[in-house]
Amino acid sequence: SLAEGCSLSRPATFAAGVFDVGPDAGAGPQLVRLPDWTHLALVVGGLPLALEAGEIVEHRRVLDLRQAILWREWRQRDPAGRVTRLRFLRLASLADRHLLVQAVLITPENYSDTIHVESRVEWPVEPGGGTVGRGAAGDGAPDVLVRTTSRGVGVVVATGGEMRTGRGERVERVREPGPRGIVERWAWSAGIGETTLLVRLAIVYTSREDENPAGAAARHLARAWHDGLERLLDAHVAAWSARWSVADVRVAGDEADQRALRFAGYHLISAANPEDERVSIGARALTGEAYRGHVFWDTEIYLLPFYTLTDPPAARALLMYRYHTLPAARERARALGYRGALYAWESADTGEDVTPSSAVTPGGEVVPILTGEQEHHVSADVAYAVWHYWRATGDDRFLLDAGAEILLDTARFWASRGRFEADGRYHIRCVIGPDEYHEGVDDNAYTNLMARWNLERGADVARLIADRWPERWRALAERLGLSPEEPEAWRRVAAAIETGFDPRTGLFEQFRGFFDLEDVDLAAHGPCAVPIDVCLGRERTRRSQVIKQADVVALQVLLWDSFPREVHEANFRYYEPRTAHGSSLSPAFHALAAARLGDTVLAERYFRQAVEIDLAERMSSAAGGVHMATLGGLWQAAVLGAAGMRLTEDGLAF
Ligand code: IFM
Repeated sequence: SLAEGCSLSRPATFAAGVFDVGPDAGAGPQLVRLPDWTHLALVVGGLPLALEAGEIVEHRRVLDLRQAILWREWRQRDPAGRVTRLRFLRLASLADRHLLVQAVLITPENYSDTIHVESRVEWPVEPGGGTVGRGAAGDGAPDVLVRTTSRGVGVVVATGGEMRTGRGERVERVREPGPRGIVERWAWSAGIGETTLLVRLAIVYTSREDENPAGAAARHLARAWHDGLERLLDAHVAAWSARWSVADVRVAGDEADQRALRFAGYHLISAANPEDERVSIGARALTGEAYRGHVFWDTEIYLLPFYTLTDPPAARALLMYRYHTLPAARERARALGYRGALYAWESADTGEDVTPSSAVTPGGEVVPILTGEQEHHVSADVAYAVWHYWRATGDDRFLLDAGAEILLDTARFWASRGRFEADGRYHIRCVIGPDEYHEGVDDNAYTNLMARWNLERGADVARLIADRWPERWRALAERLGLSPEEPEAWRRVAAAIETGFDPRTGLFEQFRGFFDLEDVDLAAHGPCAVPIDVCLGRERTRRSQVIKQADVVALQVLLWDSFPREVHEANFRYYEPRTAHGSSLSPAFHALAAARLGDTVLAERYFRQAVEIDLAERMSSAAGGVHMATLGGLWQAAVLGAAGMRLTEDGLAF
C-alpha cells in the first residue's frame, strides 16, 4: 500500500495476538485491523499528489531485506507540470517491537509553491467485528485507542511527526482530533530544489503487555523522540545484522535462488518474537488477512526447524504458545471423548479450535469444512517440534517445565484416539491427513506413523525424566495422573498401529483403500487454471488418487532416518506424480525430498515452484499475505535438502 493511497492500496496494520470476533461469529476470531499509521496526504499548490494524477516520472519501491526497510523513490509530474521528488523510508523496528518509523524527504524540482502534508491516524471504518475506537488529542494523551469487543484487549497507537526544512527550520505542526482519530498538518512554502524532511514515529502498545497501554505508549514515544531518528535506525539495523549473521544462507552461482532464500529469511525473522510466548505465527504471519491470522501445523512442521536452528529463543517462545494453550487442547480432547490433548486445527489467542465450519467455493457453492473435526495430526506435529527443539538445544529446563507435558498429553491422546480391532492392530479411523481432498479416511499413513512416533517419544520422555530427575517425575506424574504402566502401554499401542506398509512394494498406502481409487494421470491432464479439485469436481477428486499436498512425502521428510533409501525412492516416485500441489505447503517439501534422493533436476523444479508462490504470484493468493509455510519449507529444502544437513546423535552432519 502507498502512504497517500491509490485505488489498489488496502493498508492494514496487525498486532500479533490481537484478535476479535466479527459480525459473522461463525467465522471465528480474526486479527484486528488496527489504525493505518502510515497514511499521508500530500497537496502541492492545491493539487493532491497521487500516482494516478499526472505523470509518473519515476517510481520504485525496494524492500531492503538486509536492513528490513521499505524504501520508495517517487518523482511525479502533476497536471500543472510541477515535478516533485519524494523519498520514503518505512520500518517496524526489530530492536524495539513497539516502534514504527516513517520518514519522507520532499523536494520540489522545478517550482516553488506551498506544500501541505497531512497525516491521519484513525480507527478503521470497517473494524474487525465489534471493535470500537476513540481518539484523543494532545501530546502525551493516547492518540488512537481501539478496544476489541469480544476480547476486551485495548490497543493504543500513539503517533507524532516532526518536520524540518533543508535549512534546519522546524515547520509548525497543527495537531487536532479528527472524526475518527488524530490529524496532524504541516504547510510550508517550498523553494525550488529545497528538501524538507518529515519524520513520524508510531508506538503501539496493547493491554496484553501493559495494564495502561496509553501511558506506556506516551512514555515510550517521548523516549523514542529523545533518542532521535538516527539512533532508532542504527538499533534496528544492528538487530537485523545480528539475526542475519546466524540465519543467512549463501548460494553460490544463482542470484534468483539467493534472493528467494533471503526473502524467506526476511519474513521468517520478522514473524517471530522470542519475547512473547503467548502468540504464535499465523499461516500468513502479519502480512495479510488470509486465514484470519490463524495458526496451523505450518508453524511446528514448516517453520520451527528454522527457528530451532537459528534462533532457539524464538523457537522456545513458539512452543510455549502451545504449552499455554495446552488446557484448551485437553478440553478439546475431553469434549470429543478422548484423553490427553488434542490441539486445535486452527488456533488463535486462546487455543480453542477456531476452524470455520464452512466455506464458499469459487463456484459459489457452500461446502462444509471438516478439518476442524478431523485433522488431528496437528497434535503429533506439535510433539514432533517439541522433541526436535529439545534435541537440538539441550534445553532441559524447557523439557521439564513445559515440553514433557506436551509430549505426554499428546501421546495419551493417541492412545485413546484409535482402537485395537479384531485383527489385533490399532486403527485410527475417520481422519483427514495433510491431503485434505480426502475426508473421513481410515488409517492415514501420515497420521498413524506420526502418532506412533508421538507415542514412542511420550514413553521415552517418561523414562528419561523418571531416570534423570526422579523428583520432578513424581510431581509431574502425580499432576497428570499418570501411572507407571501408562507409558509402557503406549509402546504396545505404537507397536500395533496400522501403518499401511506393504513390504513387497515398499509403499505406504496413504490411507486404507487409497490404491483402489481411480488413478488420474495428472501429467496428461494438462495445465488447469483453477485447483485440480475444482477442475475435476470435488466428488471425482475424492474418488481418485489425486493428492492435494505432500502427505506420505511429508511423512518421509519428517521421519527420514526411520526408513531405508529404497522405501523413500518407492514412495516418492509413487506419490509425487499424483500430487496436484493444491496447497502452498507442498512444493517445498517435494524439493526437500527430491534433494535428499539426489534428484537435483526435480528438486530445483520444485524449489522454483515454491519460490514463485510469493515472488511470481503463482497461486493467485499473494494478496492474502506471504505463505509462511512455503518460506520455512524453502529454507528447509536448501539447508536440510540441498545442503543435506542433519542432526545426529553426534551433532550436525552434512
Ligand atoms: O495448514 C495448511 C493446510 O495444510 C493446507 N491448507 C492451508 C493451511 C494453512 O496454510
